[in-house]
Amino acid sequence: MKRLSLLIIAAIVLPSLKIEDKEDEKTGSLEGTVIFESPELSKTKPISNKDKDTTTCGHEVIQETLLFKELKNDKSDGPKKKYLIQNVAADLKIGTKGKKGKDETYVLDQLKCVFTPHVLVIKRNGKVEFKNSDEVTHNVHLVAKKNPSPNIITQPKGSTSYSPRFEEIIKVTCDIHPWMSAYLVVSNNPLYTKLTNEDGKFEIKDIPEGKYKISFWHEQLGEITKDVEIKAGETSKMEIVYKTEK
Ligand SMILES: [Cu+2]
Repeated sequence: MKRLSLLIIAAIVLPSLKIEDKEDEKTGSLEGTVIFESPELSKTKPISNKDKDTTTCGHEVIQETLLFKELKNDKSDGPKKKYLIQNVAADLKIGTKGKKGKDETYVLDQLKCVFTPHVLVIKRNGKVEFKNSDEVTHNVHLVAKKNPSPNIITQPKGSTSYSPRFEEIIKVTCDIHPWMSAYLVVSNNPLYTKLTNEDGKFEIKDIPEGKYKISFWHEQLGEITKDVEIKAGETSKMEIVYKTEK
């Protein structure tokens, strides 16, 4: 009888172990660098605001539409230089595969008359809170194609929220302060949609092995789509190069 009960326990335990093995998918990672080959770039001059509310908005605003860093130790000759580009959205087309991640509320702040951050990745059907941290009135004007495009006043220290259903990139402006702009990258799975950092680099982890499409988007440089293969236990590396026509 004792032996029989042991056998029953084994029979119950073993299948559950097998299921765990199946869930533990073989995954790899992806690292990439985004480069812009261009004749010499000069940093955009900050905008000096002549707003009537000088306390909150009357300071210089750095333009974040093209944030770059020159690539040092570049051996190639020629008139073009290589720049590392920040705020490029790398979107791995993971579909229904991969980790799901937790639901969270994303915040796009209006702080000292600047949208912060300039580019924000949010989850499709997730909630983004548009927050106004200033003492002045702003508005949030969305320019979407698939999702609604509300134009909402955000009162001083107030907030409002938005929940886009479809994947797309949405421009956000404030009609009261024309220099204010931001972008919402609405992603199916933000665990697999990453922005490049100030060194032009991004990293995506826990990717089930396989072949994928990956798209890169930058507000000024446009969109590039590439193929990438992920192998279990390995880190695939890629370099994405935007070029000027000249
Ligand atoms: Cu504003």
